[in-house]
Amino acid sequence: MKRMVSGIKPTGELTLGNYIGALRNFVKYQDDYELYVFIANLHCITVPIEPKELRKNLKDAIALYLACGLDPEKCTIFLQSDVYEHAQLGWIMTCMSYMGELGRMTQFKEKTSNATNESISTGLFVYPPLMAADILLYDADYVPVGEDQKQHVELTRDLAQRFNNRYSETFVVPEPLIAKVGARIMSLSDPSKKMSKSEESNKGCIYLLDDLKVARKKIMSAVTDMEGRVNYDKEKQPGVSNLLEIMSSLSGESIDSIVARYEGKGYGEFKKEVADVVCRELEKIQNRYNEILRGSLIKDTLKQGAEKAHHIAFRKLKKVQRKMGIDIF
Ligand code: ATP
Ligand code: LTN
Repeated sequence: MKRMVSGIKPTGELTLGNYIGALRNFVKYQDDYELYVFIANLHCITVPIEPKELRKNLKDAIALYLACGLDPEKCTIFLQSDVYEHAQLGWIMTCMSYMGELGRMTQFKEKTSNATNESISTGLFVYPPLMAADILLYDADYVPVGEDQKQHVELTRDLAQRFNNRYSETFVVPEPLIAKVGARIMSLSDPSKKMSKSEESNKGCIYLLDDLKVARKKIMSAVTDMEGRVNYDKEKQPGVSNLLEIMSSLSGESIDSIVARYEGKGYGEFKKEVADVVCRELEKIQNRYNEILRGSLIKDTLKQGAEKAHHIAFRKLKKVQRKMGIDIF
């Protein structure tokens, strides 16, 4: 089995877009790959965050990933800070990287464009070498990420090759895996924009933990068009097409089949079914989520996950230290 590693940075509440575009892929990957998923809590502190809020976000993220179907018996789930090797290899990767290449990282440039050097944390600058360490510790073949993280995985490849050239073959050079289909669920209130948790108004975005009544209302008031027929045409009917994509990806029914069923019928009836499908899925996730928060699954999962991850990471780090000459015995 090929190995896959990915980190989750819990930046806020997860959305239906995250679920369809990313989370569900993880659940599929766990059957076909040796999957390591960790909560990137060390990456979370590159910007200031309240301890209470951070702890809640971390817990919620694990609970939701488990609720959506990640199975600790099939994959390894852990907290980045529980496996100390991440921080040490992170430092080594920081020493392997150059100011110039880190300064060219788009995410760093975007996040600091309105700030002065006196207020930008150095952690934000060395975020990518830590991410490289996360990946290289496990000899990952693939790294499933969103488009925005591709540049960081490319830097990881460069650092792996640089180390291999300088100290002999040590790291597997990983490849980014960017999901293609269902990759862009659009906002319900403005279907020209991506459904996003950072959108100003909440109306266009369904959160996985939305009250079901609220979610239903958002779908029933989703922006459509004047054509009046359920049809898949992203140019002319972006709103309806988005609802079709949501329904099809959740129910498994093809878009053609849904379109055929709705021939001669109006948007009201269609939206009602979309809402039913979405609410059914949300209800399943939320029930499981509440159960998980009440039980000890999170604690057990993280303990077991950290032990398994540490076992691999420890051996890799030892090898790196030996090659670099920073150990003595
Ligand atoms: P923001 O809303 O602040 O832009 P985000 O929801 O896009 O953030 P990320 O952490 O960048 O959050 O995304 C996590 C994963 O979810 C990525 O793989 C991304 O491609 C996927 N994703 C996010 N929004 C959508 C969407 N609307 N449709 C499909 N996939 C999405
Ligand atoms: N930077 C990523 C989170 C992340 C990650 C990783 C993803 C940290 N370490 C290693 C893949 C592999 C993000 O912001 N989503």
